[in-house]
Amino acid sequence: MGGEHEEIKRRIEALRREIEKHDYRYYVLDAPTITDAQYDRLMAELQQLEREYPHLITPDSPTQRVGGKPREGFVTVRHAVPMLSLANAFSEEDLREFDRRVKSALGGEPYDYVVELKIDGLAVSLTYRNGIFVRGATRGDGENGEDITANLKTIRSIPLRLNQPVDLLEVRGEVYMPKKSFVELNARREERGEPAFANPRNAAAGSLRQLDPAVTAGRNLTIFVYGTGEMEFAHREAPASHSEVLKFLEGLGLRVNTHYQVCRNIDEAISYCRIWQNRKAELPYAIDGMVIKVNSLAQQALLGTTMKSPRWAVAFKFPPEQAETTVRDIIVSVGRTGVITPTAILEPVFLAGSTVSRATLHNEDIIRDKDIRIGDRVIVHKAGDVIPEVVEVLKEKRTGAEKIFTMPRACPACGAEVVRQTNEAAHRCTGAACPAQLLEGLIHFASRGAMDIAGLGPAVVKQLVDSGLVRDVSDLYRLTAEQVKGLERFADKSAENLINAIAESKSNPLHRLIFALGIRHVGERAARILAEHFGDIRRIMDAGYEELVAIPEIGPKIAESVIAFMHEPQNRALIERLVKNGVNVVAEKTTAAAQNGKLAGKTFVLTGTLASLKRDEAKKLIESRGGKVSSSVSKKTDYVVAGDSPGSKYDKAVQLGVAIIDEREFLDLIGE
Ligand code: 3BA
Repeated sequence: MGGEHEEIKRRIEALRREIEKHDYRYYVLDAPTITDAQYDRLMAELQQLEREYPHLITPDSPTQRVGGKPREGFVTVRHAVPMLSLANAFSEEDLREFDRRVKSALGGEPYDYVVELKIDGLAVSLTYRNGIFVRGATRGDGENGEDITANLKTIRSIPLRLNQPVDLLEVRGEVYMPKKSFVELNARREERGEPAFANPRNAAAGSLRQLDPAVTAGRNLTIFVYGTGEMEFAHREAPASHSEVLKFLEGLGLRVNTHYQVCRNIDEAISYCRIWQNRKAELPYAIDGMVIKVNSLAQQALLGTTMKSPRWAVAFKFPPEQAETTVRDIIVSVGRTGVITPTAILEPVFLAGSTVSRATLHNEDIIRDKDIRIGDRVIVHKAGDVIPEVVEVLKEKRTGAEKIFTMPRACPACGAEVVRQTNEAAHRCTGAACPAQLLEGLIHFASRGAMDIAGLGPAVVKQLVDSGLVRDVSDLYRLTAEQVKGLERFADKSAENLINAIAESKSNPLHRLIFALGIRHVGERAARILAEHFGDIRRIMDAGYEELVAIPEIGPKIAESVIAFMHEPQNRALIERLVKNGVNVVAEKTTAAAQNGKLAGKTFVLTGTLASLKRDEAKKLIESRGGKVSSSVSKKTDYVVAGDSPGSKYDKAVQLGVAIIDEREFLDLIGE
């Protein structure tokens, strides 16, 4: 028994070392040596073993990156060694002045500089004890920061274990978001009507300040480390210069930027700064300058610090790159979720490495606040070095011919009413048949939690839309097998299957249809509540705000959204067409007798967290249908319903060959 246990322990350790190695190759070296599938298999095996032997889980296991529950707030932590700030230099003259002070303070001793990139991110501190990552904190005011350990653990380029078990090592660096991720995050935020982040630094800060580490995990942050704080180590020799510190950190498996140079004098340092000032557009991350540091740690100590910043370092800030141009026009476009985004069409101008001919204006408020008018002369820059934006209007250059822009009342793609909801910056098109939204809307309509139409995935939806056969979701119910057979890659059989699946979806329960309509803020749960309360979609069409907000769990946001949707004539017409085409729009008044018996004699075991149902809700659903819920798995168990992070019951079910179903399959089974 003990022997077997030792073997499992060894396997777990081996898996962890293997996964760490691949994390290092992927996230630090950017040079993976295995495929994602191979990596996933290693991870799955480790997770399985840790589920079976939970007492062997350690906080530094690669499975423990995104764990823990959302917290209430952040705890303040004191930095044992203060995190100072950097003095700024804005010109070559400022840099020479800095050099003169260094030279005189060192009294004629020779000295070197290290010049590195100044990453536009957020300074953090990482503490390792015996080589294990135990605490991460923000810089805060330099004396006190916030404990963001759980959030930093989600950053895969931060090793949870160092290559060497140094007694105590505090590492400092910059967490940042790559330009590409920043652009994508902002695009997603604008699509959802959320405010865009002004730059990657704010995006990184906002992502690290999340109370729920799962949100941070989805943000694609990474880190470059460049220094140390507290340190205690018994055996090895401490680095004597900053360049040795960088090598030392790199050797421990930490991510260090390779773009730095040891320079013998200020001229060399300035030249190196100029190189990156001209080439910063090539980097996949934003930098806002360069940092020049005296290399020798002994000389750093000699130079010491002022109240706020070390005398041995200076930040050379790049001037913001700006250009002057004219706003030729302001156009709007409709995103796939119906958000209407205004864009400035500019007189083309060269800016930070490329020609810019449009700038995002984000939303109406921003146009109002900056008072941007068509014909204005404006200053543009690139947020995060990538997204062109209007910084300010040169009002003194106005001629009087400039035109004030107003958001269109009707959607430019479909003509439906454009609305702006309370507390939202975005305008949205309310048309369910809006072609800009059609594709996404159809995909959602046919998806599993919605109408669940087998065989109607994104590719088929696109074919149906491109061929002109489907202009809104109600058209699905008028499709014939003949029409579908005419499409590419459709055999007779598959065409008939699709038509049958569509026909079957007509008798879906009402809540599925409500969810399928894609009304903003109306998820599966709200759809169920609305279906239950109103019992008929036509009653929802005429529901007033007061009635809606009076329903438990229906707040002003959902109510407002339901009203806006049902107000739009296009949507009302669409619902009428669905009715005409035979789609069920009433809630089944299920009798107690019909419910009983459906699961009669069946025993269920619930494990893990279900996405939409609480445990006692699932239990009620089972029991109201005559089923039984048991707390342990045996041969008599009919189904194990497994949610996220299931426990040992899952493994037991696997062992005994008991059917394991997920929440979706469970709901299908009970006919919800
Ligand atoms: N080096 C930021 N401070 C930096 C250690 C000193 C320093 C920075 C740096 C003070 C960057 C101020 C916050 C802080 C650690 C204090 C860098 C960068 N060096 N390369 C000289 O890339 N942004 N920031 N961080 N201690």
